[in-house]
Amino acid sequence: MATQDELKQQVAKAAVEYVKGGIIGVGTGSTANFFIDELAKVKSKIDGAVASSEATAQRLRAHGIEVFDLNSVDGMEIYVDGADEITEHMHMLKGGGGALTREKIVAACAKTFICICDASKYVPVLGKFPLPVEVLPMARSHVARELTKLGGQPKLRDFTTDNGNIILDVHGLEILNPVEMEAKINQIVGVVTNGLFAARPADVLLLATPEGVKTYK
Ligand code: ABF
Repeated sequence: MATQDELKQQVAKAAVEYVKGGIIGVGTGSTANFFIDELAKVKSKIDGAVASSEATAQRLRAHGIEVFDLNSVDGMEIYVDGADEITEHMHMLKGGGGALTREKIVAACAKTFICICDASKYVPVLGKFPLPVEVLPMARSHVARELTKLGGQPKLRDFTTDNGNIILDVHGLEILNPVEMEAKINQIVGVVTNGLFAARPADVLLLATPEGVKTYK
């Protein structure tokens, strides 16, 4: 029986099949790290990468992959990233690693979002994993009160984002309509981004299961 890390490595290898050249958008987290290690093996095929976090940029550079500022590129064919939860509708809950805002921005600039996960992330309904919300520090209490009105229990994470903001992790939500909830939370003044990636879902899901990597489109 494959370990969870072996499953992540299998799905990272499968994602490299989608790398044809140009500039690759790269996500954050342990599964994305396995992807970076696999990407390094084909680095001669690509021009470089755009990173969704400082940690990812560092790992890419350590492998000798050039990291481009997002504003210096015209867009990307693919963005490859993990998720904390994903549904059959390709709606994702992300941001456990705290990089949700940059992940959403880089993803927005890519034609194809390839989500790489092990089977434990595939869920019928989003929300068991606490929903991360990046917030401007001065709006913390206001946003927490508004999130409580939506039925969640926000908890301040002991963490500062790459953008200098705070994260509220919202517990206890059963997110039956992720597109609506994503928009509602974004409308709270002081919210920078929330971890629902539903308005722009994944285009391809590579899911590592004990029976092999399954592809959903
Ligand atoms: C990023 O990494 C995040 O959006 C998500 O929180 C996390 C998944 O991490 P891992 O691959 O370590 O489970 O994609």
